[in-house]
Amino acid sequence: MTPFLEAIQERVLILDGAMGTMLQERGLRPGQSPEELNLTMPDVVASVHREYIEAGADIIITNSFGGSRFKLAHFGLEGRLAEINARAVEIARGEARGRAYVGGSMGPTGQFVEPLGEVSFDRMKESFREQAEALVSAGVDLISLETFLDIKECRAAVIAIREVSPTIPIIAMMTFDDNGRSVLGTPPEAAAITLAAAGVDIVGSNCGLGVEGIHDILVRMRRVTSLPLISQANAGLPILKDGITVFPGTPREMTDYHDRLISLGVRVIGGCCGTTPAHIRAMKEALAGRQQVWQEPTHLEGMTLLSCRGGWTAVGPGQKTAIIGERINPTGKKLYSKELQEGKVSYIRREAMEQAQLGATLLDLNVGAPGIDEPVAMERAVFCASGAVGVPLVLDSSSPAALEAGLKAADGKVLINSVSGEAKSLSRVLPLAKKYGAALIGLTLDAKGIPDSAEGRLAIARRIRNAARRQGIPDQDIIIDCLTLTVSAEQKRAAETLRTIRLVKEKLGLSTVLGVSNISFGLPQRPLISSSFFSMAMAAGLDAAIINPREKAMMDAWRSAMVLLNRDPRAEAF
Ligand code: HCS
Repeated sequence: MTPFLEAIQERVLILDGAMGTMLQERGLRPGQSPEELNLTMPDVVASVHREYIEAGADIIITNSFGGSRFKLAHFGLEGRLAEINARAVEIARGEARGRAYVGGSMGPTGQFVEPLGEVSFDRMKESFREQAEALVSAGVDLISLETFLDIKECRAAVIAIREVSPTIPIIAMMTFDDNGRSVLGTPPEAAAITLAAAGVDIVGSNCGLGVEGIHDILVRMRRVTSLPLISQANAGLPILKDGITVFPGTPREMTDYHDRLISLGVRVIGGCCGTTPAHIRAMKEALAGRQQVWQEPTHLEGMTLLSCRGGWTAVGPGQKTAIIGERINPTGKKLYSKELQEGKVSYIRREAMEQAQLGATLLDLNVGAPGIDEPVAMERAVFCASGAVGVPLVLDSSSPAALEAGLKAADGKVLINSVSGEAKSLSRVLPLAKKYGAALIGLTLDAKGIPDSAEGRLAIARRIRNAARRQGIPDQDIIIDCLTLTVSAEQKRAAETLRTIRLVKEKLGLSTVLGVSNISFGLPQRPLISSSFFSMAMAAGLDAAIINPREKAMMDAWRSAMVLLNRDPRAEAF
């Protein structure tokens, strides 16, 4: 068979329908583990696969949705994890026989990751890793993550699967309510950004909604991802009939959105709860004459996308200059340093909320006070800030251990601040960004210091970009810090920094960032000098600024520059 990811370039594939609701009709008892049937009633599981293949499914999904350690433990079956998952693959393979791809199903564990629940990121990841290992070594063609309600759990699953295999195709799907968010408040845009960054090949939504609802979710995902999409709707919204849950959607209704889904870039269409082989047959037939080859969308070129549980931010072409709130940093802040030393978080919570309210679109978190355990403090800061606001985070540390603690604690795609052009920094930080799906701020300095000239800084930016490419980190996930040096020492420094912004954008096509206020260090009337420089930098194309959103002069400069540069066409900030 053509490798799965090649096949979806050529044509839209049909994935099968429900497993759980089919098994309920064929002997699964209430309270019984559906996965146990792989051991006790393999013929019944096989019959479901067979009927879906006969109906035209190109992909069948194994009966292993609840095959994680946590889920199996409910039924005392955790000791048989490897066997149950391997049997699930074997049964599906026995029916597929080269006629269909076999996707290994992995569903939620029923547990929450810290701080919402009690399971650590590492333990959650481990649970997915052992299930993925069982499925991959039994020979699945792809893995399908289904029905996730918690983005943090789904992200842990993707990172775990990528540890098992860097290449196995991964489909990841979250479930949304009809209010357009997951139960835990994640919008589809944030889900798509987070999962794409963690390394999935196809992203989408299953369960929870009918075809119209899933279509609307996918329209929102498409705004922020150029990945192929998947739609796996329920057969309508469930109704209770004589005390029994019924899915009323007819096979024909499942095909209503085919045209719109295909033009959106949906490359896999399947069915979730309530769908049957009759639904899949109708969906397959409706594909005839509608096939298109895959064309990768280009609307996001050059854009850095960042996310958290409750929101997302785009940095780059055509966007407003992103405001990175700088106040969660102990340098010169006694109260915050003391709280860090005492393990308290009220300063972080207050500053996160206030900066977000004042217009910060990203929040810098620096916990580097003397005498503290930085990884522990970083984890605590990430938990606190992500619970307080729906603004993506910037992890600001030179300690790889603190960065890794923050990356594990995060519930979205964060920005790492920072990596430099020094070999040691590149070799320590880039692998972390790759593994946990983060973007990076690249500082234009190296072991020899900060080059005076814009050309010197451009050369370092290029070195960082090339090293990132070798790790598989895309260009749009690097934002170059062109470095603001105080003009009190030498006035020509301001012009050189502005020239660096233009050069980096023109020669490398990368986005740029500055810690703006440094420019006026040691001078009188700092707000005046800093805000004037900020306006000049925005005119030069600055994409993101690390500033104090409480400084009115800076936020005023930003508001007016966004109008003057046509980045706020409706003058919403006035
Ligand atoms: N593939 C699973 C998903 C349940 S939400 C099933 O049982 O059909």
